[in-house]
Amino acid sequence: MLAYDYLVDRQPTPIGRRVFIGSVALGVVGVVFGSRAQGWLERALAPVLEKDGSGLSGLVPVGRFRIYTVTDELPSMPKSQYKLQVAGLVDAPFTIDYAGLLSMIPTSLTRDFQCVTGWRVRDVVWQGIKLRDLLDRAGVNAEAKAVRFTSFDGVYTESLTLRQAMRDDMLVAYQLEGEDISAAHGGPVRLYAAPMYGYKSIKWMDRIELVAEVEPGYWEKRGYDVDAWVGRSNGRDDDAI
Ligand SMILES: Nc1nc2c(c(=O)[nH]1)N[C@H]1C(S)=C(S)[C@@H](COP(=O)(O)O)O[C@H]1N2
Ligand SMILES: [Mo]
Repeated sequence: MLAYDYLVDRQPTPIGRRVFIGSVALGVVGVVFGSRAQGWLERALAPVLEKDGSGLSGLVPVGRFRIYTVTDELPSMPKSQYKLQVAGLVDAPFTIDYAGLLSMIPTSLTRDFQCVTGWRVRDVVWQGIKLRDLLDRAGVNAEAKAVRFTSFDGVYTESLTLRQAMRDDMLVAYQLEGEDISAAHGGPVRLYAAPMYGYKSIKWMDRIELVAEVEPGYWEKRGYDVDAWVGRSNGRDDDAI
């Protein structure tokens, strides 16, 4: 059983040979030692990440996923320091910490996770709270028509229309496959936009801002669809495994 699907890789730009070899080497370690090697693998990631011409630097399989980051590093933040702001066109902006998120009513979703470049991870279990619950708590103003998300990586951004953001399958997620979301996967807290391609699911999320209109996110400014519905936008479902 090989959990890693190197062969279907379809990055927009060629992968550096060193990164590819590094990925295979890490993958072999993962296969040999199983999931207990995960922590070690993730700690070993940083030196393997290599920036390529497109600014897409991360391409390393961890478990069943590849790990992406558009910066030179995988940011990490202790849960004790984590804070999420909810602000913008709302009645009552607030900041919530990790414990505060955990005290809210949890939701679990099991869905395939699919990157627009063609890799897919089947039946991934996510847990978090509904994005809508945070928006309701802040009191969304009538002028607010969209939601903008930022990351503490300082670079990545995403947006949803307000209507999309209010769906039941938009999570502010803190668990992945039954464990706290690791730094590599965007922990302690990331967005999980279940019906959309992976690029919507911003990692290391630190701010949710209600705004008047959708602002295209990091990859959308570089050509991907703003509405990233799996199977209906510019993905490549047909030949994904
Ligand atoms: N901050 C941040 N969020 C991000 C990305 C990123 O590079 N930086 N990559 C996106 C893309 S293209 C995908 S497919 C998923 C990958 O999630 P993973 O790294 O946990 O596999 O994260 C999305 N969220
Ligand atoms: Mo992606």
